[in-house]
Amino acid sequence: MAWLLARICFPKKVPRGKFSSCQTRAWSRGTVTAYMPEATAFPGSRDHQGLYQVSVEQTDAFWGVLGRSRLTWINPFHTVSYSDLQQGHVSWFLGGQLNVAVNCLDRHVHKAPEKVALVWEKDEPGQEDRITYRELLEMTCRLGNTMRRQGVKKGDRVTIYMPSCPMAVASMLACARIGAIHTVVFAGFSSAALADRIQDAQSETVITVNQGLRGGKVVPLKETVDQAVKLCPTVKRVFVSKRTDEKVPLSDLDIPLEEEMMKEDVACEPVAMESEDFLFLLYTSGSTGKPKGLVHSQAGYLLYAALTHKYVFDYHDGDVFGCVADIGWITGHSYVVYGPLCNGGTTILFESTPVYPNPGRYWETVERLKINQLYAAPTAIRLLLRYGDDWVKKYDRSSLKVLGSVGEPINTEAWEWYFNVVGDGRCPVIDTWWQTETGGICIAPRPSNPGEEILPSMAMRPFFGIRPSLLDGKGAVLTQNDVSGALCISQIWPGMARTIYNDHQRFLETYLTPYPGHFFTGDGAYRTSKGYYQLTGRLDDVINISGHRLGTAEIEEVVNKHGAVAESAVIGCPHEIKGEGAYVFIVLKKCSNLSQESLTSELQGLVSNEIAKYAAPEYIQVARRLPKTRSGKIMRRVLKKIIENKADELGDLTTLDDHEAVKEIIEGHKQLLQKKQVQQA
Ligand code: 7RM
Repeated sequence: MAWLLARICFPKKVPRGKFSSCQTRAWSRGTVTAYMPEATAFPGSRDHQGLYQVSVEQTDAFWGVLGRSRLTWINPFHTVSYSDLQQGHVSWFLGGQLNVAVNCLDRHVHKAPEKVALVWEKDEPGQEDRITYRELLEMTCRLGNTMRRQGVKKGDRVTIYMPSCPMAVASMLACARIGAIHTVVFAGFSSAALADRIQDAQSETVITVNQGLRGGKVVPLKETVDQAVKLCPTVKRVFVSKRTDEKVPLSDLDIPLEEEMMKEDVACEPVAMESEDFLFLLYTSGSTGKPKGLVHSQAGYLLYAALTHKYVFDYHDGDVFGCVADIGWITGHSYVVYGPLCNGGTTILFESTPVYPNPGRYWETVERLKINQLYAAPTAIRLLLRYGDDWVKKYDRSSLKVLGSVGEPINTEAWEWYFNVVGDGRCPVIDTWWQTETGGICIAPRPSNPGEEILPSMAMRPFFGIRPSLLDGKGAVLTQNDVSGALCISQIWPGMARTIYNDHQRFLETYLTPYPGHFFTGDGAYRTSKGYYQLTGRLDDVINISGHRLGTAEIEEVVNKHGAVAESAVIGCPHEIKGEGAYVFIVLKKCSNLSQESLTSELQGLVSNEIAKYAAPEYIQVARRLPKTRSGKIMRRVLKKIIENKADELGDLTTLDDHEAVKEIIEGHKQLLQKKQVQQA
């Protein structure tokens, strides 16, 4: 673990000097039981702090009470939790049976059928569609029946490759209703990336749309699916929904979705699912080239998504919740779909981009749809900040009550702008830390006792049931404050991923064996003198581009496919808007005589096609050789220092095999930067 320690030696500190801070909001009616009625079961817990203590000290009692009150069961559970961390076995609500779609739809339809469930904010502004709980249930049922009729069974994997639209939500919920396991693939991924994920999941079924629309442009999603399916012999059927009026060619595998749905009944018998049956797989990047399909199960995930949605954002009945993340990411799963719908809320489905048709899009949407909680990514905030305050001030944002941030650290400048300009200094900014693996928010300024401070650029406080700890390079728990270490979560919680699909060993090795008895997050964190948590970044070879995780190895694999490339190393580099970008070092094959310009554009094109556009590298530097240890391992930390312009801090180079190579790379880096500056000027 020494390698970890070496990389945690630059803790961020609490910003010093003048900065804004805000406060958490008061509870609706003051007392802790008005805030959380279940608190009556824990007479000792007089305030938030008391409830938090109960949640981590009497975990089963706490989650047992909430599991019973917040979810609707077909059969009650008999055991709240079971865990064997050594084997990586975690279960919640054993013996219980429920249906997630019933929890997200039917029970609300019984109470308020005409309440709006989804507000679909389409790519083109001003054309929103409102879908009631009754309508969404009908859509889900027809779709569930269609899938059943075509042979989709309980436990089958269904790959969903669609933009954020009601049919995508209905697809997820229809899977849940009939017991199929959905795996949503972000519709920005290339056909090769999609094919990998279909194959890993062994999906027989794909659901897509004829075309997508994003930022005013047509995206040929069906075409991408066609290319992917050619590589996937397991696929037996492709349902094609009509997002646009354009006719696309259909093959033998293709089934026009709306046409088939019209033939079906609006009632669809929900399957009684065990709490621990799989609900979905979601692929995320790790430190090897192969993405991993994290598995979430039914009851624990749903309860955790719903509870965090309610308490972190202070969501109240009647509020309009606006999470602008795509449904292809875990944020979309938990805070566009499952959390809000489980709570019977009204949730925005945002199909567009922050700058379409102009940089006022978010704020115009806030005004028009009267959004109460806005949940966005720092990369978007940083981008919009650069367009100036006028785009924000043009629009009425008085509906806003809470501003959330997710995906990567939010720097103080962006935080201040979000708080002061977007929220007019009225709305608390909630920096939420969590992961695909955690299922829902784990560290965030809320909930807390009313009026407690919120400091910029800090996720701060653990959620109910979350016991964070920091471990040093030797695996010892750091008990004091004002320390940095590897962030772990030291007891199980209902929302945690249960395994990696078809690779439990990798699940164990990645999360549970590095620090036995703890769940290792892969992130580093600093605990302030007051005990607040501040995230300091990944400890592994994962970079975070615009809030999207990408393994450096994944990019290397693609770059290495280029005929002229002998070897490559990808390093994350700071990027003003995206947070991080990819900086690629390559060694060319001897015979190659490509110019730097054509090489750069070819490699950028290759990565866009093979992974996704957002992954395209910022910099490509050709080197004669890469710095390696004598045993042949690329010394990434050396490359990292060089691109951070800290060539005088390369550290211990005793294992380096060729010092001359490093000098050349430092020189090459300087030249590349100069060239880029000239180009930009
Ligand atoms: C929700 C999500 C997870 C990784 C995580 C971190 C980074 C996310 C924050 C953050 C600092 C935050 N899931 N991360 N949120 N870092 N502050 N508030 O993003 O699986 O796609 O990524 O993202 O490194 O491990 S994710």
